[in-house]
Amino acid sequence: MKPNNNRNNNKEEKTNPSQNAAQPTSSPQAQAQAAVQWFPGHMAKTRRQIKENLPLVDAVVELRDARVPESSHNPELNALLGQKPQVILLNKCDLADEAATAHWLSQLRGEGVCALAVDCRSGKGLNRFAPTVQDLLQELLQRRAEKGMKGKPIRLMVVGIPNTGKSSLINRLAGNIRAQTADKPGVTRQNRWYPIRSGVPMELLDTPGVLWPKFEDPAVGDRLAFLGAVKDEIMDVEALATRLLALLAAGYAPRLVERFKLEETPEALAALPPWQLLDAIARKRGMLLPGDEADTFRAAVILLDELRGGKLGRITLD
Ligand SMILES: Nc1nc2c(ncn2[C@@H]2O[C@H](COP(=O)(O)OP(=O)(O)OP(=O)(O)O)[C@@H](O)[C@H]2O)c(=O)[nH]1
Ligand SMILES: [Mg+2]
Repeated sequence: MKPNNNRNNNKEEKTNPSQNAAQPTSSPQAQAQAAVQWFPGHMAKTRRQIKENLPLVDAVVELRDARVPESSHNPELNALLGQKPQVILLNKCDLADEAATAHWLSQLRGEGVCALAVDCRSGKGLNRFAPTVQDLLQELLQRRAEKGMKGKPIRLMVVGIPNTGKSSLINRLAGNIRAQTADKPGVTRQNRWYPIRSGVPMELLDTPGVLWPKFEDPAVGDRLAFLGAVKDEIMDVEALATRLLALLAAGYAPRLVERFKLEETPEALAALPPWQLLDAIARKRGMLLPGDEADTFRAAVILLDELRGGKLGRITLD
């Protein structure tokens, strides 16, 4: 996330249009009011295209963010995908708490779901991908072999919410073909097929990230926004950062103290109003505006950037 001067001016709809612009964004009132929501027209279109493409594929690969394995699951997918075989990849496992990832994997597998933890940036865990898909599609592959269609590529549709690493997975598997990737949501704008020629022959369909029209639980919207699945440009970044600080002060206080060299003890952080904590972080990093005012906007941008980049250590929020 780039620091810029885009302090709440943007072209797309804001998350909370009713918010009084004159009110300090990081005030407790603003925090209580704010709610994340982002479902632009291209997501509705992708949702339709997923349905249309479903008959063309043998299975669906759902990418989730290992730091939020539950919140990053689009609840609409179940109905959309019907009985199509599915593999769930908990991606970015390099950034998630290892014990939590192990817990989530065993929970998913306990529910009969085919799931793997992977890191599509380094490729860690992906050696299990093709064998897992082959296991999942054993009967289909057997039938194809009997009909003399052994070499027919396995067709997979890669789906998931924005920024979970769908295009990175394809690049890792496809080698030299490059799907565009970046650490911001909404990078892939259209469906595109990528052939995988090495190892098990596969064809992967990259799709744009899709959210759903309403987060029933505002905490889900927050977690997705903290990790960059929602456009920062449509949000009040300071209010978002204060809600993140409330969560981190409760669960990861020593990391905050260490990272931002705070004076408070980890125990004291939980009692501190989050906007005061954001102010302290700004001051500790020398982010000051004229009149000795803390630049809490810049501090919010930095905090979110550092969380997303793993600078606060491995964190799981679900
Ligand atoms: N640390 C880490 N970063 C990853 C991993 N996988 C992907 N990324 C990064 O996450 C960001 C998003 O990756 P993309 O592949 O563009 O994600 P996407 O799901 O295709 O995103 P949209 O097309 O916007 O929906 C990029 O900066 C990737 O380098 C991973 O396993 N670990
Ligand atoms: Mg993409």
